[in-house]
This record gives sequence, C-alpha cells and structure tokens, in this order.
Amino acid sequence: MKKALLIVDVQNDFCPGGALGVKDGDKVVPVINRIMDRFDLVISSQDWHPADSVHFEKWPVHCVAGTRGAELHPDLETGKIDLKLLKGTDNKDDGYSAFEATNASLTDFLHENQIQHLYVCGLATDYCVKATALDAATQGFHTYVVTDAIAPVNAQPSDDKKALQEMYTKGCMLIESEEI
Ligand code: VGL
Ligand code: ZN
Repeated sequence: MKKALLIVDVQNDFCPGGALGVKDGDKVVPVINRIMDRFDLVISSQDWHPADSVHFEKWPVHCVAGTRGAELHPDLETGKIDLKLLKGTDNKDDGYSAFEATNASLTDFLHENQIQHLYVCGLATDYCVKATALDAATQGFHTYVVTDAIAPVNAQPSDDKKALQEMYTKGCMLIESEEI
C-alpha cells in the first residue's frame, strides 16, 4: 500500500499578508512538515497564473507566475518534495485542481509510482483542496483530506463545512494528521 501526500497551494499569496491570504493559512506549514516523512512520495501544487487570466475577474490578482507571492511558503520543507506541479497556467480557466497541472500529469505520476492512497492538505479547503480531492476520488484513488492541515477562504462563513461535507459525501475520508 503506497501513499502520497499532496500539498495544495501553500504559497505566500494564500498566507496572511498575501494577496489572497486566508486566515491561519500559515498554520498548516508545521503540521505538513511534521507528517511529510510518513509518505512514500510528496507532491506539491502551485497556483501559477498569467497576469491576464480571466480568473482575476473573480479574485484579487494572486500567484502570478514567477512572483514572490507564487512561491511556496518559506518554512515549508521543500527538499522533501518529489514533484512540483503548476496549475492555473492558462489565461482562460481557473485551474483549481492539481489534476489540471500543465507541467506534468498528476494522474500519470501516481500510476507510474503505484500510489493508491492520496492524502490532500493545504490551501484552500473550499477551492483548490476540494477540487483536487474530488478529482482524486473520481479517478479511483483512496482519498484522504487532512483536516488539521487545511484552511478555508470562507467567503461565506460556512463554506468550509459545506466543502468538507461534499468531499465526504463524494467518497473522501476526513482524517487528522496524528491518525496517519
Ligand atoms: C485558490 C482561489 C483562487 C486555492 C486559488 O488555491 O484554493 N482559491 N485561486
Ligand atoms: Zn488562483
């Protein structure tokens, strides 16, 4: 049974002080660093938008490719990451899911490495974590969402609860880091 950790969008712009900072976004970093060694493989994703993306009609400008805001949080132990995915690179779509990465195929990478169990953590619960976890479950991976290693945008105050409910209903398991 091989398992991988997928760290979604733990980037400066999603952390407090960033262009689309989410509350306690940086608090996921020590939790993720603590659990990384428990996996056969570690994968990260980064939002990596062109400056003229249609995505910015819905959102403040964030994670523009090559900018400091698009870099992974400086405290994240990036030396342990086996594959870094870039997504949202097309100026015509949102690219919320890590399965939409354009520099590599996440599906192919997981299959090539015989990964059946995928643990999803990072930012943000109600957008990219949700989209990624739902795609993983749809593609047949045993999908776990690490509930103490995620943080929401919460445009509406209960968006995180709804997102967790939807992920659970659609086959994702909700797990705390210490249970891994
Ligand atoms: C995200 C909003 C816009 C995310 C990305 O990473 O969850 N949210 N772009
Ligand atoms: Zn984005």
